[in-house]
Amino acid sequence: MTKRIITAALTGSIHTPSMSPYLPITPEQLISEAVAVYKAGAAVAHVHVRDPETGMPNADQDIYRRIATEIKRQCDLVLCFTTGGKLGEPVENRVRVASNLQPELTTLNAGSLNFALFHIVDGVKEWKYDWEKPYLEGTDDFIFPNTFKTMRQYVETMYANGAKPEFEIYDTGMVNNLAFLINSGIVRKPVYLQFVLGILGGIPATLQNLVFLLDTAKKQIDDFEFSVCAAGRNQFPLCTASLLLGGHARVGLEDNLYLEKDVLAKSSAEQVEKIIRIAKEFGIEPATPGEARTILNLKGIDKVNY
Ligand code: KMH
Ligand code: ZN
Repeated sequence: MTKRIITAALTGSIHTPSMSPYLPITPEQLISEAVAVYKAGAAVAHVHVRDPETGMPNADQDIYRRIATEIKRQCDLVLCFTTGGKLGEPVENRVRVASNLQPELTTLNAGSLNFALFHIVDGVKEWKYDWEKPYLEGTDDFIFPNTFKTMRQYVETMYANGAKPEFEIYDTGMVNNLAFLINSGIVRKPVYLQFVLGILGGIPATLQNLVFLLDTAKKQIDDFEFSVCAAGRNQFPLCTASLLLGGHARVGLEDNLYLEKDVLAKSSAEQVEKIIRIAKEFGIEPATPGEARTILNLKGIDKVNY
């Protein structure tokens, strides 16, 4: 039976509270969402945190710890913590979660890019919080910084704390960046790639581009596991393509607020259920957290610091 890892990206730092009443904001909502995606068949939850009062993304270490501890008390889900943080989060703050919680997985963004969201402002009719509109509009002048210096620092911090980097790849140049880090002896193979398509500033979300990214990675890296996530309406088509190409899939409200056209997803768990329904049509079963640990060679939930 073919097993593939389904990841659920619970809340992210892209969508804001006014875009969906279902976007989890508080620690309690995030814990509940993590358990729900686990029950729906996800093996990994990708975790961002937010200010519980305003829903503004942050990198609050106490909230990370509280959420991780409670999720671990309820299930053995693999947790993948973001080192992206909120838009504009200071670089040194972003990676702190790797040394504080010593998780099994943390993201590592394999290069800098314009991470633009200003174009989604017009879709919001009414704003709940004053910070939302300027946060999104300000991305017309925002570069998400991941230099070779900070990538090296992040990798060294992750390795020192037993956290496996999940390399977020937004464009082909980032495959090249990662190949350089591998060839320089900074990054150890096999690596785990998360192809992220459809962010304005990164590669557009098309089948052709996914195949191009994959071919480039095969040529330049060759030893890797890969997953795919895509923004918005491209989420399910490209996650399905990933499964057919031998990859894993990431869904969740971080990447897409909808379950289908004009229907808001009430939970990332609904998207997990949908991609698993699709996978099963092709004889693909969701990996358990334990199977995901084996596929990705993770250190085990008994070795985390939470
Ligand atoms: N915070 C976004 C700018 C990650 O999780 O590492 C990028 C992000 C990627 O969310
Ligand atoms: Zn993220």
